[in-house]
Amino acid sequence: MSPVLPSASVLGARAFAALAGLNRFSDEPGKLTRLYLSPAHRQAAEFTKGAMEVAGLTAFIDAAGSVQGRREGPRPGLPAVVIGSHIDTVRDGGRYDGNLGVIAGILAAQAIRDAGIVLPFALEVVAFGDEETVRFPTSLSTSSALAGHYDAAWLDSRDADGVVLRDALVAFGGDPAGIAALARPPGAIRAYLEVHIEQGPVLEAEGEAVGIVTTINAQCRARVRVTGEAGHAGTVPMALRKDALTAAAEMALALEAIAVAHDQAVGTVGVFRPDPGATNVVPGAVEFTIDFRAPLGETVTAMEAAIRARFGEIAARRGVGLEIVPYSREEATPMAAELQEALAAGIARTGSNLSARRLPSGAGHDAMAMARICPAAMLFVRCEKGISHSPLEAMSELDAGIAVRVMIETVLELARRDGAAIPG
Ligand code: HGY
Ligand code: MN
Ligand code: MN
Repeated sequence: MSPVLPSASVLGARAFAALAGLNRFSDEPGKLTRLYLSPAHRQAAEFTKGAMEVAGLTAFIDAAGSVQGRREGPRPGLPAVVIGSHIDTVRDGGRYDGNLGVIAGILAAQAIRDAGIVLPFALEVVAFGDEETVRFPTSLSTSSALAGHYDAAWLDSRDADGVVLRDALVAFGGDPAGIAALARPPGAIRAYLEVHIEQGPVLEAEGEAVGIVTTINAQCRARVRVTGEAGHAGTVPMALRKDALTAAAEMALALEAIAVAHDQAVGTVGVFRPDPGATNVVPGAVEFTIDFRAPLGETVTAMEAAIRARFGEIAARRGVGLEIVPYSREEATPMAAELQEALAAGIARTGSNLSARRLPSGAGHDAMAMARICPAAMLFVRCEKGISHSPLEAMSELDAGIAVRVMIETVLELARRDGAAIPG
C-alpha cells in the first residue's frame, strides 16, 4: 500500500503556520531583518531547533550558528540526504527567501516519519545562518563550514559597526574553534536538496507552480573605497574639488554600463556610504559595494577587469584614491543531473498538472557551497511578480504545500533508487 502522505493543501497550511511562527523574530520591529548572529537569528535558531525536534529529528545549533537536525537510517552513521536553506534575511526582506526551504525540509521529514517510512539513508535538515552575507564580508560562510571550505579570515572580519565576527559568534553561543570540525567527510552526504522561491518572474509568467534549477550563476562582490578631500560646500571652487561622492557616483554608473554590455549580466551598487555625510561638506570619502553576476564565470572575470579599468580611469581623472577589495567570489554551479531527474520524478508523482520546467538561478544559494562536496539540486517555487529581497515578497499557501510534497516524493524517489521497497 502506498504511504499515507498529507495533501499539498494540508502541507501548505502547515508551512504557513510554521513560517508565521518563525517570522516573529526580527531585529527591526515592523520589518523582517534577521542578520547573521543577531538576537533575532538566535531566537529563530531556537525556534527552528524546536520545530526539528517535533518532526522527530535530533537537533542542535552548531559552532557556526547553523541549526542541524538528523534522523538516522536503519543503522547509525549512514550517508544523509540533506534538505537545507537559510534563516538569515536581508534588511527589510521577505518572509519566504530561505525560511520556506527550511520549513519545507522540516515538514517533509515530519511527513515521512508520520508515514512510518524507513529510508535507506539518514535524513537531515539544516538551517544555515549566513547565506545573505549582509552583515559581514563573508560568502556563504555557514554552508561553507559544512563543505569544509570555511575561510578562517572571515572570523576577523567586521560588520558596519566594527563588531568582529569571532566576537559576535561567541556572544551568539557559537564556537569559533569548533567550526573546522563541522566539515563533512567525503561521502557523508548522499544528496543536498533545497526548496527556494524563484525570486524571478518566469514560473508565474508560465503558470508553473514549481521548476527545477539547472545551474546557479557566477557572482562576485567587492567593497570599494574612494578617497578625495573633504571641504566646505560653500567655499571650495568646483575646479579644485576632489569630491569622493561624485567620483563614486560615476563609478556606479560605469558598473551599470559594464553589466549592460555583458551577456545576461547584472551589476548592483547596494551599499553607498559617504563620509562624513553632512549637507555642507564635500564628501572626503565613500565606501560602497559592488555585486556583479552572469551565467558564466568567464563573463564575471571579464567584468571585473572592465570594472578595474574604468574605475581606475575615473579615479585618475578626478584625482581621488581608489581601493577595490573583492570579498566574495562564487563560480557558476551546475546542479546534479541525477537529482534534477529525481526532482522531476517527485514533481510527476505530486501532480499531473505540474511540469518539470528547467531554469537557471540568477540568485546565489547555499547549494553553491554544498555542491562542492556532494550532488546538489534545487526546487524553485513560484512567487508573486518574482519580487524578493522586499517586504512585498509573496507566494500562495498551496504552492508552498506543493513544494513540500514534491520534496517528500523526491526523497522517496531517491530511497527507491537506493533499493528501498517503498510502494507507490
Ligand atoms: O544575493 C543573493 O543572490 C542571495 O539572495 N543571497
Ligand atoms: Mn535565499
Ligand atoms: Mn536572498
